[in-house]
Amino acid sequence: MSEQLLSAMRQSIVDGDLDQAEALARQALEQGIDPLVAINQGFVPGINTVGDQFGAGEMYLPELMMAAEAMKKAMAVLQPEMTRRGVKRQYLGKVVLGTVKGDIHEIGKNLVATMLSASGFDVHDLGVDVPSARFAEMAREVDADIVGVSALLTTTMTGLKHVIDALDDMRLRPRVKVIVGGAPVTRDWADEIGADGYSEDAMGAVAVAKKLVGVPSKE
Ligand code: B1M
Repeated sequence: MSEQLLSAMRQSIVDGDLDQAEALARQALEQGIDPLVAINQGFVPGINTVGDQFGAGEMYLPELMMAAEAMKKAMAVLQPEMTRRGVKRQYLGKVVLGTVKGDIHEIGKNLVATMLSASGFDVHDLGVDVPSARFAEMAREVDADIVGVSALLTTTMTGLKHVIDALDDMRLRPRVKVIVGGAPVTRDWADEIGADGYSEDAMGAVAVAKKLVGVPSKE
C-alpha cells in the first residue's frame, strides 16, 4: 500500500474530513488492500495524532469529535469487509460501555466508545439510561475485561457505585475492571466508590483502559 494513501488516510482523520475518510476507505478496498492494514497503518495513526494534539491543548473538542466521526465513517466501510473476509482483529480487550440509569447524555460516552474502538478495543456499547444489572449481565455475557460507565448529572453519579455493586454481586470483580467518567465525576469520587480507573476525557480513558489490560504505555 502506498505511503501516499496511508498519509492521506491519517490526514483525513486529523482534518475530521468525513467524506474523505470514507472515500479513502473505499479506495483501499477497491485496490484490494487489507482492511486491517488500512485501519492500523492509515486511520489509527490519524486518531492517535489527534489524541496527542487534544491532550496537548493544540486541538479543541469539536475538532476531536469531527476526527472521531471521520474515524467512524472509515471503520463503517472497513469493518464489514473484515467480517466478510473472516479477519479477526486482534483486540486489546473487551469493554462494556454505557451511561448510567436515569441519564441520557451520550455524546461524551460515544466519544469514549469511538476512541476505545479506534485504539483497538472491542466495545459493546449499551447506550444510555442503562440499569446497573445490565452492565453486569453484559460483562458476563461477553466476558468483558473492562466496564466503562459515564454519568453527566450530579444526581446520577451515585449510579456509578450501583454498577460496581452489581458487578460485585455477580462476583465479576476484581477480574472485571471498572472505569468511570463524565463531567461531574472526579478522581476522588472514583476512588471513594472503588473504581479501578478514572479519566476526565476520552483519550485519557483509552490510556487508562490500556493500562488496565496491561498494554505498555508509550512514555
Ligand atoms: Co444536559 N446537563 N441535561 N443535556 N447537558 C449538562 C450535563 C449540565 C452540566 C448543563 C448545565 O446545567 N450547565 C447539567 C448537569 C448539572 C449537573 O447535574 N451537574 C445538565 C442538565 C441539568 C440536564 C437536564 C436535567 C436538563 C433538564 O431537562 N432540566 C437533562 C437531563 C436528562 C437526563 O439525562 N435524564 C439534560 C438533557 C440534555 C440534552 C438531552 C438536551 C442533551 C444531551 C443530548 C445527548 O447526549 N444526546 C444535553 C447536553 C448536550 C448537555 C451539555 C450542554 C453538553 C454535554 C456534552 O455532550 N458535552 C451539558 C453541559 C456541558 O457539559 N457543557 C449538560 C460534550 C461531551 C463530549 O463531554 O459528556 O463531558 P462530556 O464527556 C467528556 C468527559 O466528561 C469524559 O470524556 C468525554 C470526552 O472528553 N467522559 C468520560 C464522559 N464519559 C466518560 C466515561 C469514561 C471516561 C471519560 O470512562 C468510562
